[in-house]
Amino acid sequence: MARRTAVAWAALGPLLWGCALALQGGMLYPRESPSRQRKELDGLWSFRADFSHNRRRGFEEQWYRRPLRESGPTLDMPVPSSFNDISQDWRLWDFVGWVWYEREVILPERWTQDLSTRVVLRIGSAHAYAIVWVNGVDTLEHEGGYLPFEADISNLVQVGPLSSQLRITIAINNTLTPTTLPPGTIQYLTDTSKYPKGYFVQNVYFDFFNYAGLQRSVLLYTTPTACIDDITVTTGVEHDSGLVNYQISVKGSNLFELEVRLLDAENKLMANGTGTQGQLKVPGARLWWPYLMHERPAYLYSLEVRLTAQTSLGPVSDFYTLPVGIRTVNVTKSQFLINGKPFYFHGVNKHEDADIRGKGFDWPLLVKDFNLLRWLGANAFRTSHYPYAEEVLQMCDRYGIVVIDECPGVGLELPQFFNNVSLQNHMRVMEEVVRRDKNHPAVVMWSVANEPASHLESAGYYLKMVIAHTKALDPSRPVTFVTRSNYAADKGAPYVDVICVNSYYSWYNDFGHLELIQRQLTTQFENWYKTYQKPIIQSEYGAEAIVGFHQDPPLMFTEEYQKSLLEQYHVVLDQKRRKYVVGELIWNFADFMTEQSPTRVLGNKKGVFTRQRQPKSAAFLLRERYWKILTCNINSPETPNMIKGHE
Ligand code: GCB
Repeated sequence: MARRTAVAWAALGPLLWGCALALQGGMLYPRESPSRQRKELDGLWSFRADFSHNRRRGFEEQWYRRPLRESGPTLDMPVPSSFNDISQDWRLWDFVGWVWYEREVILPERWTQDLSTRVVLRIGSAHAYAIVWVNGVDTLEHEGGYLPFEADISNLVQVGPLSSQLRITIAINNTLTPTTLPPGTIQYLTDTSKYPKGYFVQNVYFDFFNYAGLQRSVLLYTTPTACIDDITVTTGVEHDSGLVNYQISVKGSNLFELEVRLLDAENKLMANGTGTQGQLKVPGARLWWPYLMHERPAYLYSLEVRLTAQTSLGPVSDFYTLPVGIRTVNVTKSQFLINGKPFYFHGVNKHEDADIRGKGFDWPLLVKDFNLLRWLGANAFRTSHYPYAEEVLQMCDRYGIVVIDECPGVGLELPQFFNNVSLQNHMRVMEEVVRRDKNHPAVVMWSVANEPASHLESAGYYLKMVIAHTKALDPSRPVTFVTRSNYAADKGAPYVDVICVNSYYSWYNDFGHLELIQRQLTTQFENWYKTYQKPIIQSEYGAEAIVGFHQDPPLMFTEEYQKSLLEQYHVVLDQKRRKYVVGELIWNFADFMTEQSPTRVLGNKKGVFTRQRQPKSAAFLLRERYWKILTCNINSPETPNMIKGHE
């Protein structure tokens, strides 16, 4: 696509804030426990894309009724992975329409025979619309590509002697419409001198490839029929005590008892409680600190919840353990405070993107990325432009990497995208994001959109509503959206807690003129601050560099130009960061794939690492800078040790 007052949260989140959720039920990450088992369904699935003219043959022939191989040829498709880059069939690369996945599974006997066991099918994500059949029975539908969904399938598996054999069929459609998030449009090209009959293309309004498929894990897990459905935790600090507020919901029984225990990292009991809600007090609590802000960052406690419930089949117990980080987040006129101390975001924007697997979740890639983040000295990233896999956020909790959690509100560029149906959908998506990610200490702010057309009146109302809804869902965190509008024209900025602004001086404007950056960036910051008196994050800046391209004096697309552009930005960021600029996030961590266009060379090359995670010159520059910021910023006696540990 290329270019084109201080608010302070009470230290204690209100106990009942989860009540604002309209969604039914919780979406706890499926963890094993003495009462819960998991069966991963990752690996090879059978796959077929429906290339028929109207893309509906699969429904007309009811492919879900029988094993997929019986209705035609299938491919082996790895899960999790995007399907696009796997095959040698070019038609699959930018296929738009329905694709079909199928997997046969044998269940442990106990799961099918023990009626006090509840069996749940959970899909980590399916981009963008999914219909799920279990043994041919229509079981579940979900819209939205980057969030989990699940169904209780006990009734389907506990029905007879053959029930331990399960066939799961998932049809996924990657078509984006004006009311999906992200939105998109289908354009039929009707000039038959140029295009065959029925020819269409999908237009997207964002700058990353619309990878699709089962891109995160699919699994089955069990709970007892009466179980812990959801847990909501908010934390606070009072003198030297940590406060953990919890709220628990239960399903499957009205007659139950709940016991709650908070253990430290050495498994020592720190506090306990009972009932569906309460507050645990931890004297001398160790706080959750971001990476490089404390010698022992990312300290996690464990909240052990034990349910004993009466059911028609007798008493059952359920156990769930949730990692908890005790920390506070506050925003003033000019600062972003974590645990009462000014926090400066020095980090990156990322994408879930890699060779071959596309947006498919991959442990080696994830661990490599975190090693690179730590090598850089980055303390934060934004989940541009959609919520990342839950395992990513778990790593952030454990490593102390602070997250601005963004929903897939990207590409809201056309006036027709700001309608009531889209608004309702956007609010529902925020409910799903908050429901999934609310308990991660690493998540310190919600971003409801990236670069919407926020100069439009209709966008102003729309953003106001989405932001208000998100704040009602979670009053414990600030809310923002990322803008590239002019400060004077932006209709959404009055509603955010932190101004997040993207700019590409000397790249998309005045390209080649690095000498203009300092003037233009200074003006940008001063105008925004004068107008709003809110802290500002430079949420994107950067330049494209094709690895190995060199030119001095620097020219565009060389490593030298990318480096020089960053250096010019850094001069101004250094002047402003002691005042009201509270963060800088480079665009982008790594090169990533985009749709094909004359302005993209095998994708977007603004990464400081290549797509294969090798450093460009800019990565070394950034590394030096981030470690320097650390030494200037922190005067604590631990700083030298922290630096030593990472040299
Ligand atoms: C932006 C977008 C990001 C693009 C980037 C670019 O402003 O937020 O999605 O990839 O610019 O490189 O054009």
